[in-house]
Amino acid sequence: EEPPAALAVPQAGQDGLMLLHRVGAVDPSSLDDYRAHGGYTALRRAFELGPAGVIREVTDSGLVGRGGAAFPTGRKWQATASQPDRPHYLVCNADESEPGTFKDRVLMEGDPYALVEAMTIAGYATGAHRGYLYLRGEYPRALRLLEHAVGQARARGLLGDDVLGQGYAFDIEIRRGAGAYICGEETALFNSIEGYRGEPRSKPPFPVEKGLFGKPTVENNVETLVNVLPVLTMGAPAYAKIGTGRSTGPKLFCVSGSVQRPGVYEVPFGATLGDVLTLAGVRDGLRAVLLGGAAGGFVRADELDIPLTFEGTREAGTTLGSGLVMAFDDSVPLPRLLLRIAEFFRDESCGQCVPCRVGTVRQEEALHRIVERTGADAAGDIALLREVGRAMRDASICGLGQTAWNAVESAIDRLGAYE
Ligand code: L3W
Ligand code: SF4
Repeated sequence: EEPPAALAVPQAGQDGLMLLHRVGAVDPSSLDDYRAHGGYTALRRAFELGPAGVIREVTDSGLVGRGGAAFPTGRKWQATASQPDRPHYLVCNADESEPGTFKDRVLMEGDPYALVEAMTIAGYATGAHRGYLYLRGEYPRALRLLEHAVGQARARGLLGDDVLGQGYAFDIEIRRGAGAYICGEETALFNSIEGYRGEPRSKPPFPVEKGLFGKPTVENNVETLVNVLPVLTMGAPAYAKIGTGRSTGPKLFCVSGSVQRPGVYEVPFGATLGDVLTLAGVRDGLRAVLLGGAAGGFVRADELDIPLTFEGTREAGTTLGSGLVMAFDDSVPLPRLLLRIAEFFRDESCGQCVPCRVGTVRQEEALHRIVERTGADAAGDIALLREVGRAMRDASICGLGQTAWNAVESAIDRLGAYE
């Protein structure tokens, strides 16, 4: 049974939004309404510019990936477009599984045609004729709306053999995940689509060279793709003026926990953590904020002036990740929360490489001993956590193992979690 809509978009209807402006304002099941709200002007502009022109605009806009790693989108598109091997594929990573992250869900449920249009543009620019949309299995409403949107776009000549009569063929296939966090890792996702176990591949080769079915593939997060629409409609120079020099454009933040109005917020890059928490109505007794995801890090309540940019969070010794802002007040028992995060990583490790398979178990055991006070020596367990954490960070194959110790480390070093 489909759960009720959970579109927590407190800014719905506000002027000036670039990503959320249609969410809550447009009928997500109506192609005509999407067009009445500016839909498909970006694709028309893409056809005027041609594939190389689109890539130039995306490059000049400074757009970087919103899935957590901030890789320049234009560089990724150019690298795929220039591969002689054929066919090229486009993959949209909609397996949004980072705990506390729900921005892509809001975009897909509130404005599904925007993603269909953006995927068509990405396919056109990179020479792909087939796009896969890999959707988190627990998003049935998004599935229904996207299936409907793809069907309508196909029926109206916006997908298919001759998109908008421009002689370009492109279609989208939706695939559902089955609940594994690791399938959001880009190469595990390829394996999942291909019918294999969802295990990450070693990189390089990068997907731009050998991706889905071993072919050149561009894979982007939902939010990254949706940003391409304003890049094309307003033009790269205007887009690049928003935000900061190295983090351009708008960013979605998923705010939850100890706030009055949890939900997805859109702000230009450069707003501070305090600005975003103020929008969401920060409550008294704030103790700490988890930033970036379970793979991110904790910051203290006195660090709210951190600018929410990729460079600003890096300089502050933390990460922006996928845009998670989870606020905790004094009522939350931090050691138990850390144990819960460690359980999550132990559960979700695919088990392919030793540092992560064994390290996530050792991490959970040590935290368990500390929480239950069954260990002889908490200081010894903290030393063990550091050693295991270093090994996971240095030697794991993929981002899951490399970041599985981030939250625990930051809680020890920044919050004094066990003092
Ligand atoms: C061509 C090169 N392409 C890198 C591409 C690469 C990928 C992108 C980023 O993890 C992080 C992770 C999570 N030529 C290239 C190249 N690329 N060098 O650029 O690559 P990478 O390896 O830096 O990161 P990743 O493995 O994609 C992303 C963290 O994000 N994270 C995850 C959040 C989860 C969600 C969600 O559920 N929606 O976003 C949060 O912090 O831990 O570190 O495409 O191929 N030379
Ligand atoms: Fe699998 Fe963990 Fe290794 Fe990634 S780091 S490949 S999740 S075992």
